[in-house]
Amino acid sequence: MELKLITSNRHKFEEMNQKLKGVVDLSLYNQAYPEIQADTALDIARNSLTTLVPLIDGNFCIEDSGISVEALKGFPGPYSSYVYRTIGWQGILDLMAQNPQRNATFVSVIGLYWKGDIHMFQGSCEGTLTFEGKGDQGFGFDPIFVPDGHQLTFAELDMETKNQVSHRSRSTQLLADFLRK
Ligand code: ITT
Repeated sequence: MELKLITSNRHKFEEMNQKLKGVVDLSLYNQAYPEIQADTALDIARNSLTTLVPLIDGNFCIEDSGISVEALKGFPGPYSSYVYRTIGWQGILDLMAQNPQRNATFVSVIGLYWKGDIHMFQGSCEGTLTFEGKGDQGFGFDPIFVPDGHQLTFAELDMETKNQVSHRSRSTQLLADFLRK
């Protein structure tokens, strides 16, 4: 079985592909599409799927993700991509200054178009923000996020270890469970 992942982010593809080996033949498909701005990743993913249906041949999925910082009332959340491209993770650390309340949650929503129907799978990962960036693996906000149960940032962990606890590994696991049925 083949499944296209529509994304411009090869890290997403690599992480998801590692979890989906033996379940589905995932391919990276870089098709530009307009992404609406909305308050939840679920709303954004559903809208993107609907936009893509007439443009893509066959089964496909998208993955929409972001990080919410509790002390910043959930910011950047659905604005994570924009915030990363503008102020970056250093900008988030600056906004947090010496704030001791450093809880943060990564969320991943996978939208799947499968045999004519739309399905959604959501995963999250709780953790804390560091006071400085550490590590050079992964992407995005990985250098400043330590998942609960670990002492190292996502950027210090190898992909396999990140994939045991990450938001994306959890949404991808639900996708895998669905596809296996
Ligand atoms: P596509 O929309 O093309 O798939 P994107 O990177 O723009 O790629 P999103 O719109 O879903 O993806 O934005 C998610 C942003 O949230 C991303 O740019 C990162 O900055 C951040 N992010 C999401 N998952 C992450 C992870 O596992 N580690 C670090 N940062 C992550």
